[in-house]
Amino acid sequence: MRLDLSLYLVTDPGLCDGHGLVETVVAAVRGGVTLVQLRDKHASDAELIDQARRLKVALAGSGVPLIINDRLEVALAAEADGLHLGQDDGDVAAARTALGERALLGLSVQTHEQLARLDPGPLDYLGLGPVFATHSKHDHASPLGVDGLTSLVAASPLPAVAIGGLKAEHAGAVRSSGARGLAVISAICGQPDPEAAARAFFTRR
Ligand code: TZP
Ligand code: MG
Repeated sequence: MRLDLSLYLVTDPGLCDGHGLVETVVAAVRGGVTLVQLRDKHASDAELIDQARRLKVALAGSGVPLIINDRLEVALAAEADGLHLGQDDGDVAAARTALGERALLGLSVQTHEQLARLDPGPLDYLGLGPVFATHSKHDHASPLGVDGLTSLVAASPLPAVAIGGLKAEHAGAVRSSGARGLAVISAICGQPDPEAAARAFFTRR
């Protein structure tokens, strides 16, 4: 499936509750979101599979892929378009084998040390961050800042998307870093108008 990292929406169950998960995602895609990740650290596999199936139906025909955070079994059961893993979420080579060549596979990277030891072979993209401190992820690594992001992007063997505390006002700086795009939770989820919030990433300078 096409990989366009321009604006990557990562969902949060609490923040998406206001408008509803599917409604938030559909509105954000209307606003220009190019990739969607279903992320819920506490839902059961069965709940996530159900949410993923509903999102797949909602995204059908949009060309926007659905990626599952952390859970390989959910990605397989829901026939999602891909999987996103963190550093401690299991073996990327095994995930690639299980998912097949067509799936999108991403990995979170926080440091140059992690970059130096990764095998890019099974992967399609890297998520680099956090760029700024954020309340949306507990116990996140130290923020990179834009300079730290730029340095990691330069060393990245794969297309990179930046994440962590990013708002529409950061779109220019992040794109100048060499990252292909921005991944966001709270700048879209939980906003009064998720469609307008997404669109702002393309229109604000
Ligand atoms: N990984 C690094 S920071 C982060 C994740 C999942 C949370 C990003 O959320 P927000 O609200 O866009 O800062
Ligand atoms: Mg993870």
